[in-house]
Amino acid sequence: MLDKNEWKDKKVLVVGSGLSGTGAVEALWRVGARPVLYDANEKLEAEAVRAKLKQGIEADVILGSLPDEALTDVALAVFSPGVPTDTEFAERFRAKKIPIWGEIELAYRLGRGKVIGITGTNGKTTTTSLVGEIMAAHCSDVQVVGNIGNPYTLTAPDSTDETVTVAEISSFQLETTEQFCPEVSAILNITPDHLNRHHTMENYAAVKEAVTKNQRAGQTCVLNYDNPYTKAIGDRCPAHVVWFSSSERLTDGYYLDGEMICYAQDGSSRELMNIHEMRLVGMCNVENVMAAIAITRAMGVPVETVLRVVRQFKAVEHRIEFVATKRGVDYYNDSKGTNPDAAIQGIKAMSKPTVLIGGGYDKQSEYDEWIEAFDNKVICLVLIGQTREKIADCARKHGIENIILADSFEEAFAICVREAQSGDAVLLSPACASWGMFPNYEVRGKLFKEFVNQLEESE
Ligand code: UMA
Repeated sequence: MLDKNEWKDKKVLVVGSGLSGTGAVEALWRVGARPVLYDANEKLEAEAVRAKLKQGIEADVILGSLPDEALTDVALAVFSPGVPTDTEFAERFRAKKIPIWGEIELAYRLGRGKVIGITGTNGKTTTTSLVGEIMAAHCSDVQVVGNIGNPYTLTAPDSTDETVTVAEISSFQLETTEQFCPEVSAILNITPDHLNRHHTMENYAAVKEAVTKNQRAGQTCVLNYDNPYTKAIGDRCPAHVVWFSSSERLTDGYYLDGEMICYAQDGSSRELMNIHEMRLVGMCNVENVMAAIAITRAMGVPVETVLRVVRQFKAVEHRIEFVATKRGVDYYNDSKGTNPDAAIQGIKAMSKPTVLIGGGYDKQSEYDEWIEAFDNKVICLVLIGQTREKIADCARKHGIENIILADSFEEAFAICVREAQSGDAVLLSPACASWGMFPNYEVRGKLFKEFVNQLEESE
């Protein structure tokens, strides 16, 4: 940990006044630094921004454009994850040799104890939550932080040598890491996402790789054997690599053999658990579970403890979350399926004929691969939002005939109830962000669950 005196009265410019930025201000204030909170959104009001900070915390607030004088004497900039680093704005800091850190680097420098860093395009939140629960069954001080919605900076200053921090880390957050070095890292998978920010898959994969770049031989990196990007990272990873695979029998690592999760090492292998013992559904979750087992075993948790928690663990809200069975129809909320790749995991997880709600905000995604993944399971496609026509055209091209456009979410849900027969499933997994109809995917998922829970059990 950096000595408190090193921070004393240092002027630190925090960019972004959301969750991450206000967390950074609080942490900096606590170690004696002089945080200044800046947000590019000129529509915000300084008083409202200040009100987000805990009582007693003082920080100058600057809104709108950032005057050059504001950079005078700045020792460090802390960028929120939503602030890109390849812009002229960021260049102003680099020109003045002001280091740019993000939430993860700042918290890592302020914190103590052991850190687990989990990244990947999909499955991060489920894996992070599961790892958090397994670690909590083994040690007394466990903090689950990061992209999951709990800024790492809020817990780091109180951490001790006994603390285990389980951090979900997005590519945005990895862009601004420098010395961050987790005891165990994991890259679950790398598939196209956030390309408007990272521009190319190569950049995106390189940013994800940063989670392991400072690791040493005695530390562990858990990687997906089946994904070409993570497979390639294994060849140059400085840490001890532990692989997991849902498609190949590994001679070293965690793998799926039929319905059995197995572990192979030193020429022998053993069965760990049947996937039907899990409460999570879908192959993506089998992979998340294998990764979580690999991570927590590398942290020294006894295998019995690990498997006990895995068997009890329920889906994270909005991620292929089973809601209820009503009139013989299973309802699943996968509102977090906000891009085609995440939604592919949603439909792949379904084993019954499915009425699917898709569509929403237009992020200029392509829907072909998602629709190809329907695999004859989608008996009716109910479409909403800005993208509904675009998806309908694409679905027709792929031979899907039963497509219904709805004007509201409520109408879409009513159509699902009408179309689904006993023995079917209804899945909300839209492949699109919720914006335009909802403030975020959580509100969309909660409304879906409300509708489901209001249905009568039987006719
Ligand atoms: N802002 C600027 N300048 C910019 C961009 C944004 O000043 O160039 C300001 C905005 O006006 C706004 C603030 O920054 O006031 C928002 O900051 P932010 O977008 O970084 O959001 P936070 O509320 O700080 O939340 C961030 C993460 N958000 C993003 O990465 C977009 C949260 O992840 C994370 O939970 C939180 O920090 C704590 O770590 C959310 C997310 O959507 C869940 N993540 C993406 C994902 O999962 O796909 C990566």
